[in-house]
Formats: sequence, C-alpha cells, structure tokens
Amino acid sequence: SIPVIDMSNWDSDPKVAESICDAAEKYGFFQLVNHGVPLEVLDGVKDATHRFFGLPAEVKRNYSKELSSTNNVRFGTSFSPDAEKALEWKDYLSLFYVSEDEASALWPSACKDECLEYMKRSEILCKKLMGVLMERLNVKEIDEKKESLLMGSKRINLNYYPRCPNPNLTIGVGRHSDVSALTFLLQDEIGGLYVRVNEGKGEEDGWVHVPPIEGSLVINVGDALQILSNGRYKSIEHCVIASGSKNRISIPIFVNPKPSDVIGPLPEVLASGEKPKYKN
Ligand code: AKG
Repeated sequence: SIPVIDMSNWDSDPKVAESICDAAEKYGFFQLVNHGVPLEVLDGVKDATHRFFGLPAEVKRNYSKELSSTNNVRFGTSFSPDAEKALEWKDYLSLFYVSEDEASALWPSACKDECLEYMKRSEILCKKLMGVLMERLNVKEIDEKKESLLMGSKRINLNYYPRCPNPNLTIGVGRHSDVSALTFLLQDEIGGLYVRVNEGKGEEDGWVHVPPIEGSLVINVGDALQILSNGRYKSIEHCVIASGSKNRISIPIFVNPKPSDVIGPLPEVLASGEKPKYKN
C-alpha cells in the first residue's frame, strides 16, 4: 500500500519531513495523519458535501455550465447531456477559488462556509509540504514567483458517487493523473480509490487500494510538480471504482500554478548539470 505518515512529531523529528519527500519521490502518493487540519473542519466539509448533493436536482442544476452565470462554479453529473466523460458514475461540484469575496458571492450557500474554512485551514499544511519538498530540490526560499508556480491558484471539488446498481460495468473515475502541483484529498469511509504503483517496473506493476483512515488526508503529486521537479516527484495514475452498496463522497483540493504561468524544471534542480526532461 502507499505510505501512511504520522506528522505528530513534525516539529522535533526531521525524519517526518524526510519520509514525506521519500514518498513523493517513490510513490507520488501518501496518507497523512495528525496533519494539523482540525477534525471538525474535515467533518464540516463532509457534511456540507452531503447537504449540497441532497438538494433537489433542479436547484443543483442552476450551478451547471448551461445555467450558471460564472465559470468558477461548475456542477455536473454523468447524465448531463454534454458530459465530458459520460461513462463515469459521478456527480461533482467544482469551485474555483479566485477571492474570498467572489466565493462568498457565488458559491452555493449549502457548502460555501465549510469549503472556505477547509481551504483556509489546510493552507498551513500546504505550505509545510511545499517547503520541505522544495528544500530537497535545493530551493531554499519560496519567493513570490515560486509561490505562484506552486500554489498560485486553487480549486476544491466535491465528488459524489451514488450507489451504483452495476458496479462491475461502471467506472467511478477513469484512470488519470492530476494536472495540479499537489492534490489534498479527503475521502469518506467507503473506499474505492486505487493508485498505480511501480509503473513500468515489470512484475510489481499494479493497482493498490488507498484504505480510508479516519481523519487522514491523501496527498498526491500532480503533473505540474513532476515537471517543476524535473521528474524527481512522481505524478501517478489513479482511478475510482464505483460502489455497489453505498454512496461515497470525496473532496480534493487541487493546488495549481497560476493559469498564466509557464512551467518547466526549476533552475535549482538543473543547477547540478542535470538534463531537463521537460521543455523549459
Ligand atoms: C479526482 O477527482 O480527480 C479524483 O481522482 C477523485 C479521487 C477520489 O474520489 O477518491
């Protein structure tokens, strides 16, 4: 399975940060416990997710691409007439974070406060993780430019996978890697997320389940950080299998470069003479 890392001793034991960087290099995926985001905040955003998807279909539909007044709030289901991925068994609400004022004005009231609180309270953790991941790459300081490349824009998704009558014929989410720099995923107790391990390394190449752990966060490296790190940190494929017995929710926060940023391997990584694996 993927590593589970306990952050309780973050302040006193440098091995905690080391194991985070090791996991990002080897697996691109890890689970964190005692990460400092309060459990009430995690429970709050999970409740809010159930509240939003429990709204009548006509209310949710007002947030769809067709009816919404903004591009920064998007609701969709597998049954949308123009669903991009009609084979996927998933409803979602995608909330782009532009500013707190905009979020307050546009995000659905059923989940707005809890989503904003969760984004705010996970900020310290995000900075801690980026800080140590950069340190290993010889990046000593995250200045304004790097902050933009690593975490210049954010999006929170609420995913709802209804109980599926025929899970064997159904994909929850097809295999993909994330385009983000880092993804923070909160999942409920149902399970169904699978991660590809040892890609291209022969026998041991396979899919492993990410078992739900109460209060944990699943962290994964996305394509942007793979590129910025010149391939040191791995953006790994994952997928979700639909459940035949239960409704499942998951809540990823995608931490991304600013849309206007052009990314390539960081100069600090190439300083040793390493060849760029990506265009710079
Ligand atoms: C995504 O939203 O990109 C996911 O991969 C969702 C993962 C999950 O639901 O556990």
